[in-house]
Amino acid sequence: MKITEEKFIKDYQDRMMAMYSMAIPEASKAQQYRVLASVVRDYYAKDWQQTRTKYEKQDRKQIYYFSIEFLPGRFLTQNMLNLGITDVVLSGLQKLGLKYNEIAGREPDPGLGNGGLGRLGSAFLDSAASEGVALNGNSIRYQYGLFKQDFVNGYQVELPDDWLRNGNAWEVRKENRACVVHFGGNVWLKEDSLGHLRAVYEHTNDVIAVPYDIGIVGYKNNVVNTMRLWSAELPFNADQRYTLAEKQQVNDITEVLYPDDSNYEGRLLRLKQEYFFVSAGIQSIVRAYRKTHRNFNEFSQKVGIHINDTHPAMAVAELMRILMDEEFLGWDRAWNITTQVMSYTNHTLLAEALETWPEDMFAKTVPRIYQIIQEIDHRFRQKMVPIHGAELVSSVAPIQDGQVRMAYLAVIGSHSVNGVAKLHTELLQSSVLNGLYQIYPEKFNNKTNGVTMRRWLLVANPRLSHLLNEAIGTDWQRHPDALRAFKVLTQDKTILQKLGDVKHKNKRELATQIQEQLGIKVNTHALFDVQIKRLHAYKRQLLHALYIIDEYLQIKDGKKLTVPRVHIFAAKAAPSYYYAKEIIKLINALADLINHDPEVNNQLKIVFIPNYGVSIAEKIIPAADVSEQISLAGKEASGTSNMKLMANGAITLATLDGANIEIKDAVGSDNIVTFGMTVDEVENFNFYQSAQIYKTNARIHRILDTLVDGTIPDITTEGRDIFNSLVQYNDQYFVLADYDSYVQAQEKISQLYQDRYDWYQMSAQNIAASGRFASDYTIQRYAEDIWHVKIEDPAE
Ligand code: 4GP
Repeated sequence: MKITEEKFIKDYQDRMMAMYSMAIPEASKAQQYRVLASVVRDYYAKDWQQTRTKYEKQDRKQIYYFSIEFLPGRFLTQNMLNLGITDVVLSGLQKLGLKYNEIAGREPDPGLGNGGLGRLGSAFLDSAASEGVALNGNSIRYQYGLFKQDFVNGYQVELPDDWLRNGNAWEVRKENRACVVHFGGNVWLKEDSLGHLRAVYEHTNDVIAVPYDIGIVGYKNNVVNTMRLWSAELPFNADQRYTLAEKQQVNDITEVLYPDDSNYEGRLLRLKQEYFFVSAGIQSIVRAYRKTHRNFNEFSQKVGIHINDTHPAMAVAELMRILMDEEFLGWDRAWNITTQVMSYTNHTLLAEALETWPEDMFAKTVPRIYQIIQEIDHRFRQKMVPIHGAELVSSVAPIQDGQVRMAYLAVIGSHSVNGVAKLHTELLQSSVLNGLYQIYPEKFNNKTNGVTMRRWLLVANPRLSHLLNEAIGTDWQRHPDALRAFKVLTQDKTILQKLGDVKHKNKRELATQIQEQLGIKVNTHALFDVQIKRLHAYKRQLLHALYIIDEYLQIKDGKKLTVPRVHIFAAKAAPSYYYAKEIIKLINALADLINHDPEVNNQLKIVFIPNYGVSIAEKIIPAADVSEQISLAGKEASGTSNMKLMANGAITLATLDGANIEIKDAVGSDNIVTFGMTVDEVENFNFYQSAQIYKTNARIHRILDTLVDGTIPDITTEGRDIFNSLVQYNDQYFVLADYDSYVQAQEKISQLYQDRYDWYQMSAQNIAASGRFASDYTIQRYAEDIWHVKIEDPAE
């Protein structure tokens, strides 16, 4: 559809009248936003329908990406970009006397995710639509997101993230596609008249799953795929009345992302959430397939189900259930189909994320699924013990020691298992999933993560995008590898000058926001040293904080920093993660001390921007000079902020962990600063004694003492706890062991930053080398190697 400015203006005025019976100036900004979203949605409505019918007509293989979280960020700007209507809308709004940025700022970030794995899921949906791959998202429509983070007296407080309060302009409720999900009750097998065993369900608690669909618009290719989010509702039954408590129980299932799982109730709710979206998703997949197929002969050629991290692992058993209990296939055939359809990505080596459930809780909540997993376990042992021995097989069987082990189930029930960076995949094979790797080596493969350059460059950094368009043309927008062309320009002084200008303007814009939001004035000529990611001990925000204390002490000693710095943090800590919250308090207390000390604050500032999420990242990343990727080697599966920051010309300061290693390979060791122990060194560290370092290293000794001697006010308990974790409890994440090496790396950064010409040359090298980390390529590799779908040119 050709959208002209006149058409847009008329559509906007008409829609304002239709929705609110108001003239434009009477409407609030939020209403103006909703009208705009509604008009933009209209512009892809037909493509959405046509994409669906085209897939149906071609009988295209559909891939379903099951993920307990997605982190799409705001849709408006992205959708306008992908529809190719940005200029028309911007100029149309201007004629209507409206300011786009004010209106767009009213869109809430969808509260559907929390960190890397959700953001990766959203990048994949975007890339798949843009590449013409039929990839559908499947998740939960959480009423409330994780939480809205605020700081009170430096402490994290968690406020409800009521993101759906004013509705969601992008969703379409499809109650005609609802399904019933059974919980609890009894299940027993009964022989029918043909002698087949049939599952009979009794006294179950049934919940209705109602889908809400959101269109995922491909980049200028008329493809619109679907992200389907399920919401829990009570069954409609005219004869039955429900108590408020019953109602609440059902609402709870999709009320909040990540219920507090520090108690039984919370864990139970989480289990229900997982089964809820898995069961609803698989029911709707089978239903869609059945519309056009009489039997299951082609199911595995026409359907792929991707288990994104361990949470949806029940998909294996649920598909078995439906194939056997509802479609009456025998075990072997159902198993064959299931394992061909399923594929699994692991996103972390941290043991706590490899979910396990107590057998009794599991059996009570999802009895039929439990029975099926028991049978999977039984058959797995029967087949594998004679080959691999009882010890190995028990160590990786789905049920053991009273626990149902979901990651093992996912591997056993899938044909493909992948890690998210080369190192991570190697470590999966050699450690966490080693037993299963021995049994099924052919299943394992690596798929290094990627990020969408359209969001992180075109949407987030229009200045840099403009410069790139000018310098190398626009091919990179569709083929990010074409950013390579920027490499030959890294000697070009005019280009480097322009790159410096772009960065500086972006820093000024961020500085204005920091000033307005937090009342902190920062020097835009200082180095912006950025660490943005969830707060977790392994990510070592603490290492960065200790270095700031170091800088503070140096200035107090009368030294001058080689370059002034602004340290920028953004991070949420999980509500029950006490230690992570203590680190937040430490950083905020340091900020308070340093930002108010006139002896120090012209060289050093700390800014902790609250409520980290996609929209805040879009502001920070274009303004970053340094990208801190300093996890303990072997702990960060991949990282993706490292890729976004690189594409925006930040220099990576990194340990050899996750995808940092591949970034180093891509950009060359002269254009990245690395430090710290390697995985091998960490693994082979004999007898680490952090207390010894504290005792013998005067510099570290002095820094750590500030945690407990009152130098940093108002952190009595937190300072002591952090001190103890580092000294008394032997510093689990080797912060002190890597400290000196980190300081050297930071000093190198300061040296390099002094020569701006060299600096921007490095920066340009990073931009030029970042194309290979585009999720467009990652999705191509998933499509070819895992899902076995051809990338179709949507224009055909
Ligand atoms: C994250 C990993 O921590 C991160 O390294 C990776 O880049 C990202 O997944 C995407 O693969 N894991 C999670 C999680 O978000 O919840 O386990």
